[in-house]
Order: sequence, then C-alpha cells, then structure tokens
Amino acid sequence: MARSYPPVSLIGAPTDIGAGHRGASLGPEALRIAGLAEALAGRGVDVRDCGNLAGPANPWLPPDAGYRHLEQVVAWNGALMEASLRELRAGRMPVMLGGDHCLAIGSITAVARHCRETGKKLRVLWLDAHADFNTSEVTPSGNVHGMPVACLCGLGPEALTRLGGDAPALLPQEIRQIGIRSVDPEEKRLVKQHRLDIYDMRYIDEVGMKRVMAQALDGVDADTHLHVSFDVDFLDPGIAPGVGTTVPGGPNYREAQLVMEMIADTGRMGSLDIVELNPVLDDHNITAELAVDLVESLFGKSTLMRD
Ligand code: 6HN
Ligand code: MN
Ligand code: MN
Ligand code: MN
Repeated sequence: MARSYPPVSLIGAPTDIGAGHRGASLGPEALRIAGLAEALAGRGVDVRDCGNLAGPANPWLPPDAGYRHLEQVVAWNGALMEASLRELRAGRMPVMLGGDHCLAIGSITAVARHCRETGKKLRVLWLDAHADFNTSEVTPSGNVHGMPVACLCGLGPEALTRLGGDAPALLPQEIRQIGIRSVDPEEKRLVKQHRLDIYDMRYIDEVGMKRVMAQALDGVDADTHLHVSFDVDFLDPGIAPGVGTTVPGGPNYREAQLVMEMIADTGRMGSLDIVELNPVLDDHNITAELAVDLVESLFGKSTLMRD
C-alpha cells in the first residue's frame, strides 16, 4: 500500500559556521540542483521550498575559549529553531538543508519542543561517522559541528543548551547513533559517562545493518516522532567524497539504502537534517545526487514495488 507522507518544508541553512572547512554553506543549493524537491514531489509528497534562512557571515577566526564563532553559531541556530518550530506547528515536516552539523542544535531543539507540546515521544537517529559529543573543554578543534549532541544533552554554553528555554532538550536515551568510526579520546570518555547508545562500524560489521537498524528502531511506535539527522560523512568516502571530514570505512551504498528503507518502513519520520555536504570538495555533485537518492528511500522508494 502506498504510504502517504506529511507535507514537507525544505529549509535552507547556508552556513559553514561550525565547521573546520569552508564550503558546507553551499550545501542547500547543491541539494536543490541535484533535484531534491522534484524527487520528493515525484513520490507524491507535497513539498514547499521555504528558501534559505539568513544569518551572519563566517568570519573565519580561530577558537575563542574553546569555541569557534560561538556568537554566529547561536544566531544561525536561533533562526533555524524558529523556522523549524513554525513548520512543525503547521503540521509539516521540516527538512533542513545544511549547512554544517552544528545546525542540528536548532533543528532538534525545535523538534523536542514540539514533542513536549504534543505529548509525543522523541527518537533521534544520528547517522554520522562522528559522535559530535565534544565540549569546549575537550574539543580538539573548537568547531561546534563536533558538539551538537553534547549541547542537546545539556553540556555546552547556555546560549545553545537553552536555545528552546528548557535544558536539556534531549536525553541520551532518546538518541541512537549509527555508523560511528571517529571519536576523539576525551569525547570517548564523555559518551561512555553519558551512556550514549552507539552502533559503531565494528558493531555493524559484526551483526549486520539489518539487526542494527532493528535495534535502533526498537520501541518506535505510533506515538513516536522520529528525527533523522543525516550527516553525509556517515557514508563511505568512496561513494560520498563531498564532505569536509571524511573517515574511511563507512556504510556502502546497499547498507545506506537499507538504513533509509527501514526508517521509511516505520512511517514515523517527522523531521530530517541533511548536513555536512560540501560541494567545494565534491566531484560533479555526485555526493549531493547520492544524498537525494537516499532521501528518496527515506520517503519510501525501494527497488521492488513494496510500496
Ligand atoms: N561533523 N570530532 C571532530 C571535532 O573537531 O570535534 C570532528 C567533528 C566532525 C563533526 O562531521 O559533524
Ligand atoms: Mn506534529
Ligand atoms: Mn556530524
Ligand atoms: Mn560527521
């Protein structure tokens, strides 16, 4: 049976303010050029492109007290949180076109607020090579795109942890991280201390992606809002070179498809981030096209006519 999806609102967040390489600011346009809106419309989804948010330019300064560009990161995330919350309250599914992964602070804070308003349970699937659980004390780079999960869990500057008023926005038990293969030494200590549920590549190798996804989605039911935070560096760099922080040994094309198909099968995805795509480092937009292909699978496209 064909599944129907809620109407989608694409929200462009063209900034690389939290990253260590310039270029993720071009991500929204690369996703548009790769045909994201047309692909979703072709699947029968009602899509509205809200255009790009505005925010401060990237001053490209060194870290200050453990953070690069904190003031600008706060401004972009505030704008994104407002825009995402507006779409959620209108009954639409916000799809954030990043931009670097610091933007997940804004998008997920909005989703967490919406879940509190509507009494829904929240489950965040964090698809990434990295755990993004650094703090200003332990970060090796000062780049805030390495810190969003920590901030959402209440570890970080008040301007980010209290973006939505209450802190923390999220409990570690509400998150499942998949594809992880690069965690900094002190970050490792923090994820253990906070008991993050991490399905790393070693575990994926050992038990297989099907079982990993079944475990990560366990407990998702009709009362669950599923948020997918898709960092494109989740994918193996052999198929997805257009990201700033490549880590070898990621999921291959079939494994990535299975992840998306199993999420689609739940019918519970209520919001999505597509982040860290860096067109400056890409090869003829192939990484953007791959991201669009995988997002189509998130919206139920499968090889056979199962839908
Ligand atoms: N991302 N752990 C490294 C850092 O600088 O904190 C890399 C973070 C990458 C973040 O890809 O979203
Ligand atoms: Mn809703
Ligand atoms: Mn990330
Ligand atoms: Mn990453």
